[in-house]
Amino acid sequence: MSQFTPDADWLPFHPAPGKPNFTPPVGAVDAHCHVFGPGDTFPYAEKRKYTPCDAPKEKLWALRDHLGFTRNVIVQATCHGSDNSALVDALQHSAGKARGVATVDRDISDAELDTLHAAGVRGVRFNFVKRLVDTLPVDSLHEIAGRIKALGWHIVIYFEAAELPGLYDLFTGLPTTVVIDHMGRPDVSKAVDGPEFELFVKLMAENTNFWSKVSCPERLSFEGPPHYSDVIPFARRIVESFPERVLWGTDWPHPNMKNHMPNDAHLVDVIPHIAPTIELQKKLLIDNPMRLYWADEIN
Ligand code: 0GY
Repeated sequence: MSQFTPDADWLPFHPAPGKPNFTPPVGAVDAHCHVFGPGDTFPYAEKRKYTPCDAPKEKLWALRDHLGFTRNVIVQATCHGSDNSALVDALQHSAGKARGVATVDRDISDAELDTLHAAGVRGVRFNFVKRLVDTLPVDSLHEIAGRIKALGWHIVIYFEAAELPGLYDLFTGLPTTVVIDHMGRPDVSKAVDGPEFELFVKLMAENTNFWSKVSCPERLSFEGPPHYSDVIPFARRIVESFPERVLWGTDWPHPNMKNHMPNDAHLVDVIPHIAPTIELQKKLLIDNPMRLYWADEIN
């Protein structure tokens, strides 16, 4: 018996996703996914807002191969707090096929940052989603940003669309490349050219250091699987407007999904609808993530 029991309403990841109809190009990167635990080896954080089911690295590698991807970018989730041990362990056992985004506190030492870099970490994540964190990381943001800039890292920010007006100036003041999770979580029941999403497009258009993950139709959709059609106009607009600054990821194992657990193959099948040409698919799945996470291998 594990010392951790997942939350009563926790949906486990799909046990056997089918094969996607869309075949990712060779070298494709799943640029947003997580590793959870196993809790008995890598305990969940004391101050976590949820207890997930274990989602260990071996399962992630199996999914990567099954869906036809080559690499992963593993993003630290709040259930592990700023203890990046599970992330580092996964990176060190990935044979170079995974890189990471960590969560760090302001008191992290330079030596610890160097260790994360050696393991394959290339960014830090700041979570502004109120249900996931007790205190918003506003105070430490600039301090940490200045330090990780020197390492050539970027910042990943996670927030919900309704919060963007209040956070806009804070974000645009950041000195590094900034990657936004899940298109800033738009409300897709609103118009794709309405004021809420226009603010997000303005952020991307006026700040060329900003990138967006066009991920998580399963979180944003009201229509749901298998096509998640209501999300497609939003993601496609971002891919077509900013083809050099978009990333795609599965978001496996899909933390905090309360209504349905996606079949990951359905998520892969959304890709040709949001990136309709081979050229756009190559940028989204290979060129962009390689530039951000494996720059040492392409230079
Ligand atoms: C995600 C989504 C979520 C959780 C986290 O850090 C986290 O705990 O990222 C969420 O609940 O929306 O990005 O995978």
